[in-house]
Amino acid sequence: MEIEEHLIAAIEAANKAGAFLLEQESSSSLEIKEKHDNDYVTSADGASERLIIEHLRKFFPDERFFGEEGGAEERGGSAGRWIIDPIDGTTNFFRGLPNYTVSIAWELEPFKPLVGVVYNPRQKELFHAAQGLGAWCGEHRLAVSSISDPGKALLVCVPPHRRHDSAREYFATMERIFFATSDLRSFGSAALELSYIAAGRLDGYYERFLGYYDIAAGMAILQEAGGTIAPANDSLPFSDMECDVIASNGLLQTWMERTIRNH
Ligand code: 2AM
Ligand code: CA
Repeated sequence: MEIEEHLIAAIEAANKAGAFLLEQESSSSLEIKEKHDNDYVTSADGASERLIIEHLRKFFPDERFFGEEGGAEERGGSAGRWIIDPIDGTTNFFRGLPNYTVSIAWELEPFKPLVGVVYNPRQKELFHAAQGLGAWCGEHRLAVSSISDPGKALLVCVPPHRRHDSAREYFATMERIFFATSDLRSFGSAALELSYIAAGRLDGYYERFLGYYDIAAGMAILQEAGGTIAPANDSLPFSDMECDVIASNGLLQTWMERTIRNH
């Protein structure tokens, strides 16, 4: 089955990249650069992306690749497109924090990922999903939480660290969310946060100014586990370079959208 072949290749690529990143973490040759304010890239980001694309291209030579570090590459005539973040959580990666992931998604129609793989090599957790085949962490099938009361919910809010011009507005929204919910968290990897909602460990998520590569794989996993994800602003649909995201276990989606949008 086409979708299964894509899932298997994505899992292999994520495992290879994860093993490479574990080696690179302690390597003295790791170089760190600031791309923009508060936005970092290391020599391992590009190398991990090349390794992933090389693996996938062997099996799917006609498909297109969109990676955070290589940008959009329109080579290949097939409708299939891979969306790759070779390290989601680069700051965690070079600061020695465990919350970084390799994130790989595949789609036939824009912004409708059919396959998603998110691998956290430090914690040896591989989250994966394919449409119709369920969402999994290893052998364990994932399902979102059943929390519908905002007062019991554990949500992720991430202030816009690269867009300080929008931070005050974000903090005002975050304050409303904080007072209405149980508690807030932030892990530094959007892919990981979406996977954690899929696993029922968290209940919702709000972040702005993400790239599609940050969320595509997590989106496939979350949707297959019964959760929902939508643009934070009705009039700003997801695009390759800008996604404002509200995601949840589904039960909290309407409450989150109302709380975030109606001010
Ligand atoms: P990254 O590590 O791949 O850059 C943390 O809030 C989230 O924001 C992470 O998923 C992080 O992914 C993402 N992020 C950081 N800088 C970004 C950028 N320039 N464009 C899109 N997403 C970014
Ligand atoms: Ca990245």
